[in-house]
Amino acid sequence: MEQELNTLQTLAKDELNAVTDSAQLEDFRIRFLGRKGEFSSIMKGLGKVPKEDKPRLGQLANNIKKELESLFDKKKISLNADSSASGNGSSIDLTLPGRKPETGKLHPVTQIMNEVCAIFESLGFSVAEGPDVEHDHYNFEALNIPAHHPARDMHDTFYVSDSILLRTHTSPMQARIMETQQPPLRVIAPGKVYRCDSDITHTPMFHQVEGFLVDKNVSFADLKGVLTIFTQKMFDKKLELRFRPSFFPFTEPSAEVDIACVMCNGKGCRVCKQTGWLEILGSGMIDPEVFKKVGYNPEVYSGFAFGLGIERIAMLKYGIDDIRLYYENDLRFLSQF
Ligand code: 2NL
Repeated sequence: MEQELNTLQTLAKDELNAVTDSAQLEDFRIRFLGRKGEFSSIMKGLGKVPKEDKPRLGQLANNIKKELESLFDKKKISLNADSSASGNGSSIDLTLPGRKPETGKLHPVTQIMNEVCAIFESLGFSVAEGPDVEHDHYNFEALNIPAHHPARDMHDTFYVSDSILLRTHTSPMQARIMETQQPPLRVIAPGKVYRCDSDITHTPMFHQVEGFLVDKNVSFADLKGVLTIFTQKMFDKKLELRFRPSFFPFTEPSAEVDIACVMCNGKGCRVCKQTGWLEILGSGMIDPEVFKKVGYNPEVYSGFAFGLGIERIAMLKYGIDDIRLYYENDLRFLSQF
Protein backbone atom coordinates (compact mmCIF):
# COMPACT_ATOMS: atom_id res chain seq x y z
CA MET A 1 0.00 0.00 0.00
CA GLU A 2 2.89 2.33 0.76
CA GLN A 3 4.20 1.63 -2.76
CA GLU A 4 0.76 2.41 -4.26
CA LEU A 5 0.54 5.69 -2.38
CA ASN A 6 3.97 6.84 -3.50
CA THR A 7 3.25 5.93 -7.14
CA LEU A 8 -0.03 7.80 -7.00
CA GLN A 9 1.71 10.84 -5.51
CA THR A 10 4.27 11.01 -8.34
CA LEU A 11 1.68 10.37 -11.05
CA ALA A 12 -0.72 12.99 -9.66
CA LYS A 13 2.01 15.63 -9.45
CA ASP A 14 3.03 15.00 -13.08
CA GLU A 15 -0.59 15.14 -14.25
CA LEU A 16 -1.21 18.38 -12.35
CA ASN A 17 1.86 19.97 -13.93
CA ALA A 18 0.50 19.18 -17.38
CA VAL A 19 -2.88 20.83 -16.69
CA THR A 20 -3.35 24.00 -18.80
CA ASP A 21 -7.01 24.97 -18.39
CA SER A 22 -9.81 24.75 -15.86
CA ALA A 23 -11.59 21.87 -17.66
CA GLN A 24 -8.47 19.72 -17.33
CA LEU A 25 -8.11 20.82 -13.73
CA GLU A 26 -11.65 19.63 -13.00
CA ASP A 27 -10.86 16.24 -14.65
CA PHE A 28 -7.81 16.01 -12.42
CA ARG A 29 -9.86 16.73 -9.31
CA ILE A 30 -12.42 14.03 -10.14
CA ARG A 31 -9.77 11.48 -11.08
CA PHE A 32 -7.49 11.88 -8.06
CA LEU A 33 -9.22 13.76 -5.28
CA GLY A 34 -12.90 13.00 -5.90
CA ARG A 35 -15.03 10.71 -3.74
CA LYS A 36 -14.70 7.91 -6.31
CA GLY A 37 -11.14 8.91 -7.31
CA GLU A 38 -7.92 6.91 -7.19
CA PHE A 39 -6.95 8.25 -3.81
CA SER A 40 -10.20 7.14 -2.22
CA SER A 41 -9.91 3.65 -3.70
CA ILE A 42 -6.43 3.17 -2.20
CA MET A 43 -7.74 4.39 1.17
CA LYS A 44 -10.38 1.66 1.11
CA GLY A 45 -7.52 -0.85 1.44
CA LEU A 46 -6.48 0.69 4.78
CA GLY A 47 -8.92 -1.56 6.61
CA LYS A 48 -7.07 -4.69 5.50
CA VAL A 49 -3.48 -3.73 6.49
CA PRO A 50 -1.92 -5.14 9.69
CA LYS A 51 -2.94 -3.26 12.82
CA GLU A 52 0.61 -2.07 13.66
CA ASP A 53 1.05 -0.46 10.17
CA LYS A 54 -2.23 1.47 10.29
CA PRO A 55 -1.10 4.67 12.05
CA ARG A 56 1.98 5.10 9.85
CA LEU A 57 0.12 4.45 6.57
CA GLY A 58 -2.83 6.60 7.65
CA GLN A 59 -0.43 9.47 8.42
CA LEU A 60 1.35 9.05 5.07
CA ALA A 61 -1.92 8.98 3.11
CA ASN A 62 -3.13 12.11 4.89
CA ASN A 63 0.08 14.02 4.16
CA ILE A 64 -0.02 13.09 0.48
CA LYS A 65 -3.68 14.12 0.19
CA LYS A 66 -3.02 17.46 1.88
CA GLU A 67 -0.07 18.13 -0.41
CA LEU A 68 -2.08 17.32 -3.54
CA GLU A 69 -4.97 19.49 -2.40
CA SER A 70 -2.72 22.44 -1.76
CA LEU A 71 -1.03 22.01 -5.17
CA PHE A 72 -4.51 21.81 -6.71
CA ASP A 73 -5.53 25.12 -5.03
CA LYS A 74 -2.37 26.86 -6.23
CA LYS A 75 -2.94 25.65 -9.77
CA LYS A 76 -6.51 26.90 -9.67
CA ILE A 77 -5.43 30.38 -8.57
CA SER A 78 -2.72 30.59 -11.23
CA LEU A 79 -5.14 29.46 -13.98
CA ASN A 80 -7.66 32.11 -12.94
CA ALA A 81 -5.01 34.84 -12.97
CA ASP A 82 -3.93 33.75 -16.47
CA SER A 83 -7.44 33.71 -17.83
CA SER A 84 -8.45 37.14 -16.56
CA ALA A 85 -5.18 38.59 -17.85
CA SER A 86 -5.39 37.10 -21.33
CA GLY A 87 -9.17 37.33 -21.66
CA ASN A 88 -9.68 33.88 -23.22
CA GLY A 89 -10.05 31.76 -20.08
CA SER A 90 -13.33 30.06 -19.32
CA SER A 91 -13.98 31.31 -15.77
CA ILE A 92 -14.76 34.94 -16.74
CA ASP A 93 -16.30 35.57 -20.15
CA LEU A 94 -15.25 39.09 -21.05
CA THR A 95 -17.38 39.06 -24.21
CA LEU A 96 -20.65 38.96 -22.24
CA PRO A 97 -22.61 42.24 -22.44
CA GLY A 98 -22.12 44.38 -19.32
CA ARG A 99 -24.82 45.23 -16.80
CA LYS A 100 -26.23 48.64 -17.64
CA PRO A 101 -26.12 51.03 -14.69
CA GLU A 102 -29.45 52.72 -13.98
CA THR A 103 -29.26 56.31 -15.17
CA GLY A 104 -31.23 59.22 -13.80
CA LYS A 105 -33.51 61.36 -15.96
CA LEU A 106 -34.90 64.84 -15.88
CA HIS A 107 -38.37 65.10 -14.35
CA PRO A 108 -41.06 65.32 -17.09
CA VAL A 109 -41.98 68.82 -15.89
CA THR A 110 -38.33 69.92 -16.23
CA GLN A 111 -38.15 68.37 -19.70
CA ILE A 112 -41.23 70.30 -20.90
CA MET A 113 -39.97 73.48 -19.21
CA ASN A 114 -36.65 73.17 -21.09
CA GLU A 115 -38.49 72.52 -24.36
CA VAL A 116 -40.76 75.58 -23.93
CA CYS A 117 -37.76 77.79 -23.09
CA ALA A 118 -35.78 76.47 -26.09
CA ILE A 119 -38.64 77.31 -28.49
CA PHE A 120 -38.97 80.89 -27.22
CA GLU A 121 -35.18 81.33 -27.18
CA SER A 122 -35.16 80.28 -30.85
CA LEU A 123 -37.61 83.16 -31.43
CA GLY A 124 -35.22 85.67 -29.82
CA PHE A 125 -36.59 85.74 -26.25
CA SER A 126 -34.16 85.81 -23.34
CA VAL A 127 -34.78 83.92 -20.08
CA ALA A 128 -35.05 85.62 -16.68
CA GLU A 129 -35.59 83.95 -13.31
CA GLY A 130 -36.74 85.77 -10.20
CA PRO A 131 -37.41 85.03 -6.53
CA ASP A 132 -40.21 82.65 -5.41
CA VAL A 133 -40.87 84.86 -2.38
CA GLU A 134 -42.12 88.19 -3.68
CA HIS A 135 -43.29 91.60 -2.67
CA ASP A 136 -47.00 92.22 -2.91
CA HIS A 137 -45.99 95.16 -5.13
CA TYR A 138 -44.45 93.07 -7.94
CA ASN A 139 -46.90 90.19 -7.71
CA PHE A 140 -50.02 92.39 -7.79
CA GLU A 141 -49.73 96.19 -7.70
CA ALA A 142 -47.32 96.62 -10.63
CA LEU A 143 -49.43 94.24 -12.74
CA ASN A 144 -52.59 96.28 -12.30
CA ILE A 145 -54.12 94.01 -9.64
CA PRO A 146 -55.17 96.50 -6.94
CA ALA A 147 -55.98 95.65 -3.33
CA HIS A 148 -59.37 93.91 -2.96
CA HIS A 149 -59.13 92.44 -6.46
CA PRO A 150 -60.56 88.87 -6.43
CA ALA A 151 -57.13 87.46 -7.49
CA ARG A 152 -55.80 88.54 -4.12
CA ASP A 153 -58.26 86.40 -2.26
CA MET A 154 -56.66 84.77 0.80
CA HIS A 155 -57.74 81.39 -0.57
CA ASP A 156 -55.48 81.71 -3.59
CA THR A 157 -52.37 83.34 -2.16
CA PHE A 158 -49.90 82.02 0.43
CA TYR A 159 -48.91 85.08 2.47
CA VAL A 160 -45.62 85.21 4.38
CA SER A 161 -46.50 88.57 5.96
CA ASP A 162 -48.82 91.48 5.11
CA SER A 163 -46.76 92.50 2.09
CA ILE A 164 -44.62 89.40 1.36
CA LEU A 165 -46.02 86.32 -0.38
CA LEU A 166 -45.20 83.26 -2.49
CA ARG A 167 -45.59 84.44 -6.08
CA THR A 168 -48.84 83.32 -7.71
CA HIS A 169 -47.41 83.72 -11.22
CA THR A 170 -43.97 84.42 -12.76
CA SER A 171 -44.89 87.85 -14.19
CA PRO A 172 -43.53 89.74 -11.12
CA MET A 173 -40.14 89.12 -12.76
CA GLN A 174 -41.41 90.81 -15.92
CA ALA A 175 -42.53 93.82 -13.88
CA ARG A 176 -39.03 94.01 -12.33
CA ILE A 177 -37.48 93.93 -15.82
CA MET A 178 -39.78 96.63 -17.23
CA GLU A 179 -38.98 98.83 -14.24
CA THR A 180 -35.24 98.67 -14.89
CA GLN A 181 -34.88 98.21 -18.68
CA GLN A 182 -36.10 100.09 -21.73
CA PRO A 183 -37.82 98.53 -24.79
CA PRO A 184 -37.39 96.77 -27.14
CA LEU A 185 -37.69 93.73 -24.85
CA ARG A 186 -38.42 90.05 -25.44
CA VAL A 187 -38.28 88.04 -22.20
CA ILE A 188 -39.71 84.82 -20.77
CA ALA A 189 -39.83 83.99 -17.05
CA PRO A 190 -39.99 80.27 -16.16
CA GLY A 191 -40.37 79.00 -12.61
CA LYS A 192 -42.38 77.68 -9.68
CA VAL A 193 -45.56 79.42 -8.61
CA TYR A 194 -47.83 78.82 -5.60
CA ARG A 195 -51.57 78.86 -5.07
CA CYS A 196 -53.65 77.51 -2.23
CA ASP A 197 -55.50 74.93 -4.30
CA SER A 198 -55.37 71.12 -4.55
CA ASP A 199 -57.35 68.56 -6.60
CA ILE A 200 -56.79 66.36 -9.68
CA THR A 201 -55.96 69.36 -11.88
CA HIS A 202 -54.34 71.64 -9.25
CA THR A 203 -51.30 71.31 -6.96
CA PRO A 204 -50.33 74.05 -4.45
CA MET A 205 -47.02 74.44 -6.32
CA PHE A 206 -46.82 74.27 -10.10
CA HIS A 207 -44.67 75.62 -12.93
CA GLN A 208 -45.31 78.46 -15.35
CA VAL A 209 -43.62 80.14 -18.22
CA GLU A 210 -44.79 83.69 -18.80
CA GLY A 211 -43.45 85.91 -21.53
CA PHE A 212 -43.77 89.37 -22.94
CA LEU A 213 -42.60 91.48 -25.85
CA VAL A 214 -42.55 95.29 -25.91
CA ASP A 215 -41.58 97.49 -28.85
CA LYS A 216 -43.02 100.17 -31.13
CA ASN A 217 -45.92 99.03 -33.34
CA VAL A 218 -46.49 95.62 -31.75
CA SER A 219 -49.96 94.33 -32.67
CA PHE A 220 -52.27 91.44 -31.85
CA ALA A 221 -51.10 89.88 -35.15
CA ASP A 222 -47.59 89.56 -33.62
CA LEU A 223 -49.08 87.82 -30.59
CA LYS A 224 -50.95 85.41 -32.87
CA GLY A 225 -47.87 84.72 -34.96
CA VAL A 226 -45.56 83.98 -32.01
CA LEU A 227 -48.08 81.77 -30.22
CA THR A 228 -48.94 79.88 -33.42
CA ILE A 229 -45.28 79.06 -34.03
CA PHE A 230 -44.87 78.09 -30.39
CA THR A 231 -47.81 75.65 -30.25
CA GLN A 232 -46.92 74.04 -33.58
CA LYS A 233 -43.33 73.45 -32.46
CA MET A 234 -44.45 72.22 -29.06
CA PHE A 235 -46.89 69.62 -30.41
CA ASP A 236 -44.87 68.80 -33.55
CA LYS A 237 -47.70 69.49 -35.99
CA LYS A 238 -49.66 72.20 -37.79
CA LEU A 239 -52.37 72.65 -35.20
CA GLU A 240 -55.39 74.87 -35.56
CA LEU A 241 -55.55 77.67 -32.94
CA ARG A 242 -58.56 79.47 -31.51
CA PHE A 243 -58.32 82.83 -29.70
CA ARG A 244 -61.21 83.18 -27.27
CA PRO A 245 -61.92 86.63 -25.71
CA SER A 246 -61.13 86.61 -21.98
CA PHE A 247 -60.10 88.89 -19.12
CA PHE A 248 -56.81 89.37 -17.27
CA PRO A 249 -56.09 92.45 -15.14
CA PHE A 250 -52.77 93.11 -16.92
CA THR A 251 -53.84 92.71 -20.55
CA GLU A 252 -56.46 94.38 -22.78
CA PRO A 253 -57.74 92.89 -24.99
CA SER A 254 -57.11 89.43 -23.54
CA ALA A 255 -57.53 86.02 -25.12
CA GLU A 256 -57.36 82.44 -24.00
CA VAL A 257 -55.76 80.25 -26.62
CA ASP A 258 -57.16 76.81 -27.48
CA ILE A 259 -55.57 74.25 -29.77
CA ALA A 260 -57.41 71.59 -31.74
CA CYS A 261 -57.46 68.57 -29.41
CA VAL A 262 -54.21 66.63 -29.84
CA MET A 263 -55.97 63.34 -28.97
CA CYS A 264 -58.87 63.45 -31.47
CA ASN A 265 -57.79 66.21 -33.90
CA GLY A 266 -60.87 68.27 -33.04
CA LYS A 267 -63.48 65.53 -33.46
CA GLY A 268 -64.41 65.44 -29.76
CA CYS A 269 -63.21 62.95 -27.14
CA ARG A 270 -62.88 62.38 -23.38
CA VAL A 271 -59.73 64.55 -23.10
CA CYS A 272 -61.33 67.64 -24.69
CA LYS A 273 -64.71 66.86 -23.07
CA GLN A 274 -66.26 66.51 -26.57
CA THR A 275 -65.50 70.16 -27.47
CA GLY A 276 -62.64 69.39 -29.90
CA TRP A 277 -60.55 72.14 -28.22
CA LEU A 278 -57.94 72.26 -25.45
CA GLU A 279 -57.14 75.46 -23.58
CA ILE A 280 -53.38 75.83 -23.36
CA LEU A 281 -52.53 79.42 -22.46
CA GLY A 282 -53.67 82.91 -21.56
CA SER A 283 -52.52 86.00 -23.42
CA GLY A 284 -53.25 89.56 -24.43
CA MET A 285 -51.96 93.03 -25.30
CA ILE A 286 -50.28 94.56 -22.24
CA ASP A 287 -52.66 97.02 -20.57
CA PRO A 288 -51.57 100.72 -20.88
CA GLU A 289 -52.05 100.92 -17.08
CA VAL A 290 -49.15 98.44 -16.62
CA PHE A 291 -46.93 100.56 -18.91
CA LYS A 292 -47.74 103.70 -16.91
CA LYS A 293 -46.81 101.98 -13.62
CA VAL A 294 -43.35 101.03 -14.94
CA GLY A 295 -42.78 104.39 -16.62
CA TYR A 296 -43.23 103.46 -20.30
CA ASN A 297 -45.19 105.83 -22.56
CA PRO A 298 -48.20 103.81 -23.83
CA GLU A 299 -48.53 106.24 -26.77
CA VAL A 300 -45.10 105.11 -28.00
CA TYR A 301 -44.89 101.47 -26.96
CA SER A 302 -47.17 98.48 -27.18
CA GLY A 303 -46.63 94.83 -26.38
CA PHE A 304 -48.13 91.46 -25.77
CA ALA A 305 -47.81 88.96 -22.93
CA PHE A 306 -48.79 85.35 -22.30
CA GLY A 307 -48.67 82.73 -19.58
CA LEU A 308 -48.84 78.96 -19.65
CA GLY A 309 -48.86 76.16 -17.10
CA ILE A 310 -46.14 73.56 -17.67
CA GLU A 311 -47.91 70.69 -15.89
CA ARG A 312 -50.96 71.26 -18.05
CA ILE A 313 -48.94 71.21 -21.29
CA ALA A 314 -47.19 68.01 -20.13
CA MET A 315 -50.56 66.41 -19.28
CA LEU A 316 -51.89 67.20 -22.76
CA LYS A 317 -48.69 66.11 -24.50
CA TYR A 318 -48.45 62.78 -22.64
CA GLY A 319 -52.18 62.11 -22.05
CA ILE A 320 -51.98 62.23 -18.22
CA ASP A 321 -55.24 62.86 -16.37
CA ASP A 322 -54.10 63.44 -12.76
CA ILE A 323 -51.62 66.27 -12.08
CA ARG A 324 -50.69 64.80 -8.66
CA LEU A 325 -48.80 61.92 -10.37
CA TYR A 326 -45.97 64.36 -11.12
CA TYR A 327 -45.28 64.85 -7.43
CA GLU A 328 -45.73 61.37 -5.94
CA ASN A 329 -42.16 60.38 -6.95
CA ASP A 330 -43.26 56.93 -8.16
CA LEU A 331 -40.39 55.78 -10.41
CA ARG A 332 -42.76 53.52 -12.39
CA PHE A 333 -44.49 56.73 -13.51
CA LEU A 334 -41.46 59.01 -13.80
CA SER A 335 -39.19 56.61 -15.71
CA GLN A 336 -41.59 56.55 -18.68
CA PHE A 337 -40.56 60.00 -19.88
C1 2NL B 1 -53.11 82.36 -17.74
C2 2NL B 1 -52.95 83.82 -17.94
C3 2NL B 1 -51.31 85.37 -18.63
C4 2NL B 1 -49.61 87.03 -18.64
C5 2NL B 1 -50.11 85.83 -18.19
C6 2NL B 1 -47.73 88.56 -18.18
C7 2NL B 1 -48.37 89.77 -18.12
C8 2NL B 1 -47.59 90.90 -18.18
C9 2NL B 1 -46.25 90.84 -18.34
C10 2NL B 1 -45.68 89.61 -18.39
CL1 2NL B 1 -48.34 92.42 -18.11
N1 2NL B 1 -46.40 88.49 -18.30
N2 2NL B 1 -48.38 87.39 -18.15
C11 2NL B 1 -50.36 87.78 -19.54
C12 2NL B 1 -51.58 87.30 -19.97
C13 2NL B 1 -52.07 86.11 -19.51
O1 2NL B 1 -51.66 84.14 -18.16
O2 2NL B 1 -54.19 81.88 -17.71
N3 2NL B 1 -52.02 81.64 -17.61
C14 2NL B 1 -51.99 80.22 -17.45
